[in-house]
Amino acid sequence: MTNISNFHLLLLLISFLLSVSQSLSSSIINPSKVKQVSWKPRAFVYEGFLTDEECDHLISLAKAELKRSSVADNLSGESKLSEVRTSSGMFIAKNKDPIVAGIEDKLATWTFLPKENGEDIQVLRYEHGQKYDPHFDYFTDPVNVARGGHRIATVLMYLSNVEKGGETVFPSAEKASRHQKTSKADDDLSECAKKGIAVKPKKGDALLFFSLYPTAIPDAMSLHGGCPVLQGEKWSATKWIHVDAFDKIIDKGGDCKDMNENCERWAALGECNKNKEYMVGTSELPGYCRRSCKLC
Ligand code: PD2
Ligand code: ZN
Repeated sequence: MTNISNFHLLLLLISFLLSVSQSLSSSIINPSKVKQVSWKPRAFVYEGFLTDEECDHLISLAKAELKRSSVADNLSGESKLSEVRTSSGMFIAKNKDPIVAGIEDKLATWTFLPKENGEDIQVLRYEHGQKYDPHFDYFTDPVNVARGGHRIATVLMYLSNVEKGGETVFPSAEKASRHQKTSKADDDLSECAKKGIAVKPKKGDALLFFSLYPTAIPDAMSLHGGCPVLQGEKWSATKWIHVDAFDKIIDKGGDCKDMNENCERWAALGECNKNKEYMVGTSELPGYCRRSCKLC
């Protein structure tokens, strides 16, 4: 009897130690796993940043809620559908569950940038032929810059492997001499990817690049795009990070009220990003849910 209890105790202890070491190992950052992709712009890949379980978890949260992706208008900041970006996507709230919160912690540790400066993670699915044409992640319109200031950096996490295509390409990046010659690895790249420095999606890897110089001036070399998926399907998750807190309520004085009783619920469902025109509006024509969207 005593032997069986001891045996059970030992099993319990082992499973406890395993779970502790698993949760520790998934939140520890290992700099030796980071490779420089480019110096102009500053771009780095962390191999195996997410575990398979973390990738699959983000995909399963996203699957039921995907909507056609939109882009921000350069002048008004309003989000609109565009052929520039043909993927589907959705946003996941920062503390949705312990796995998402753990990924947020890891992102902050790796980038040295505070959690509150990040937008919610956006999960994207690209089917055959879908792509995101080259663009900058920093904004040029005042509406989007008002919340959290410019986007300083982006982390793209690859949640799946892609058989062909789907690379992230930097068409204006300065190629280091080792990139000049076509190497064997280039055989694997699509024509789109060969137009610049490219990163091939690999499940669990994460690409970090900076859209601003350390002087906070936008870096034109950070132009980047998602190449069309030629075979298979691509799942990725984007974390856009700002120079200032994105979560903070900016009190600009005056009466900061929502104008619809559903604002809080809509904001929690990601409508501040998906339906910016109504929720946020512009400086000339303010939207109906500015408080819940944390704009006042
Ligand atoms: O998913 C991508 O590869 C990708 C490429 C370029 C995502 C973004 N930009 C983005 O979300 O900004
Ligand atoms: Zn981008």
